[in-house]
Amino acid sequence: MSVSLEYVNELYKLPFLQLVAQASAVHRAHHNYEDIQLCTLLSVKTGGCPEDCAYCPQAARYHTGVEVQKLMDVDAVLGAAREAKGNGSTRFCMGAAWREVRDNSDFDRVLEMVRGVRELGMEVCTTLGMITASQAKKLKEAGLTAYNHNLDTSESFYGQIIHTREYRDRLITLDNVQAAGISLCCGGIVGMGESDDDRIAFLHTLANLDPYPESVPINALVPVKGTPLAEQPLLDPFMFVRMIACARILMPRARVRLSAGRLALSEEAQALAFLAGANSIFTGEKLLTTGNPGFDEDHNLLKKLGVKPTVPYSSEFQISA
Ligand code: SAM
Ligand code: DTB
Ligand code: SF4
Repeated sequence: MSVSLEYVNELYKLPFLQLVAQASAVHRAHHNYEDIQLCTLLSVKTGGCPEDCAYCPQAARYHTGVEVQKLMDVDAVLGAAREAKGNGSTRFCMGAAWREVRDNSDFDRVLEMVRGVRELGMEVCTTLGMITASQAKKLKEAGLTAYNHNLDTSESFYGQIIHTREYRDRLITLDNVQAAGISLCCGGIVGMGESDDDRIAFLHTLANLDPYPESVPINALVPVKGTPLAEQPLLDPFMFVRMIACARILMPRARVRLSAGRLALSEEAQALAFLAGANSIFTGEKLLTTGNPGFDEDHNLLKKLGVKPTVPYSSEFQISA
């Protein structure tokens, strides 16, 4: 079922409390407030990326102080996954600073990592840049639960943020992921200087993916020194919550993830985001290369909110087209 641009526009422009109340009602109808999934990210291949994404500390062309590292060993990755599981994470996401996947021994090693994490009984997600249909098939065969590939923003704003690939390249990878039967994790970044119309167009594109993504990470830009967006003002938390509320209403069954940018959010703003439909966070002191609240802080917050983290696999569901 397609969602019109007019509808997204109306939703986005609702008075804040009305929007949050509506999102909360949709959230209650499809989920339980107590069900917040904890996920852990690991950068398995850091830095040195040939792309020019203006927000990214891992692009080789910016001087951000991120140390370039080769692809990690499988054992070290599985050790980190075990630790994440011990800390309550039910999903382990591995990121690589690649433009695209090549069919080489590094990819074979990533497939081994996927098999290993899956054997631990965790959901396993990777974000490796663009992938072909046959690479998606191999990831699926290795047991991959989900593939993360963000649209990041609207098609028209994309050209101001990234020049080394096009929006349609992203859409092709999304197609390859869905065709292989892997569930899609696709979201974006707010606070890069985009307009309201860009945010509306971004939500519209996302909600019209067929089927819409099972997982929708909403990131607030983490401004990193050395990147072109380093001086971007911090996003207003109300806008962060507004985007989460719109995502929840437009994609009622998706897991909406309150992703990058939590260090700059108060506990109260995070609570509002959960009320507006966010039902997952990344835990641990590091995202890929930037900071994130520590386990103790998150544990305390969830306790205050009366939330028990999700059990493994409760988020695996099929969205009908
Ligand atoms: N290289 C792969 C790609 O770009 O698809 C995967 C890794 S990339 C770091 C994954 C996502 O992290 C990006 O699509 C972007 O949404 C997010 N990201 C990167 N830097 C960020 C920042 N400074 N603030 C917020 N989100 C960021
Ligand atoms: C996503 O949308 N957010 C996560 C995950 N997908 C891979 C990554 C956020 C990265 C933030 C910048 C960093 O730590 O390097
Ligand atoms: Fe490379 Fe991904 Fe960073 Fe873009 S977002 S520079 S593709 S690691």
